[in-house]
Amino acid sequence: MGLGSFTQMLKDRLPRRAPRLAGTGRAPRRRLDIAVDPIVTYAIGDIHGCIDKLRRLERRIVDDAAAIERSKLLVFLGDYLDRGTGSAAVIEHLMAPPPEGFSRICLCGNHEEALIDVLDGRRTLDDWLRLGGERTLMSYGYDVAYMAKRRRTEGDAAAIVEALPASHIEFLRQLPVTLSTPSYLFVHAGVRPGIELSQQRDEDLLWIREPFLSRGPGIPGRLVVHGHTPAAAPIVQDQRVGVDTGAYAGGPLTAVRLADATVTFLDDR
Ligand SMILES: [Mn+2]
Repeated sequence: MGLGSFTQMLKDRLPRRAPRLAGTGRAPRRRLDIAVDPIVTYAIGDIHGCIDKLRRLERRIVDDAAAIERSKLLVFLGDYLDRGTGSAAVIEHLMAPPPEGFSRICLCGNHEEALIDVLDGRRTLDDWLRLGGERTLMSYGYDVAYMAKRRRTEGDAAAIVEALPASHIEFLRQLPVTLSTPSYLFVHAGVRPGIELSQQRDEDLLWIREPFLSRGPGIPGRLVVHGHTPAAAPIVQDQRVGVDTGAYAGGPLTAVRLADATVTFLDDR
């Protein structure tokens, strides 16, 4: 399959906007499904504003895949912003065209969801700031002290809307929560063990740690590839691969390379 038809197939499979989930006031995020495994897929862990590491890792990936001409996929596993200093640049990078010859899918992380929750009145600004949001606002050149004054009169959402470009907010809003291929499930945090994918809740897919980390996914047939919980090195188990290696806390930014049923890793070092 050529890259053009591969990209078109991704587009054809985007469901229309679904109704809001009862009780949460939150629209369910899209779940993408592609019918054929790409020849090679690189899935990148939590970036958290580390733009230099992202650029270095992406160059490594492009070099690594140079001999493959088609059906090359980049999957970003979410948590692009907060904590590190380059969140605005990371979002800008992910909104620009992907490297030549690659398709790219960016999934949602819990930090992206938390920001949208503030905008939609489901979470307080202070809650997001505790997750590292202040660094995100600063990366957009926003004066956090001024914002503190402004939100007293206009509210939490107004303060953020003023700081972030509308195009970036829309980008964060439309991020899908999962990507399934015949062999893999890509998701930010993990799954609730033993529950089939169609019954999984977005909240678990974005936030779960235990019991997923101890018990594994318990969904036979697909390797679950995720980020969210940092470790000193990538985690490889029977049914899951974790690639969050704490880039913002001094660790490398890691990608897993999936091709021909083999699992290997690259990082930005
Ligand atoms: Mn996370």
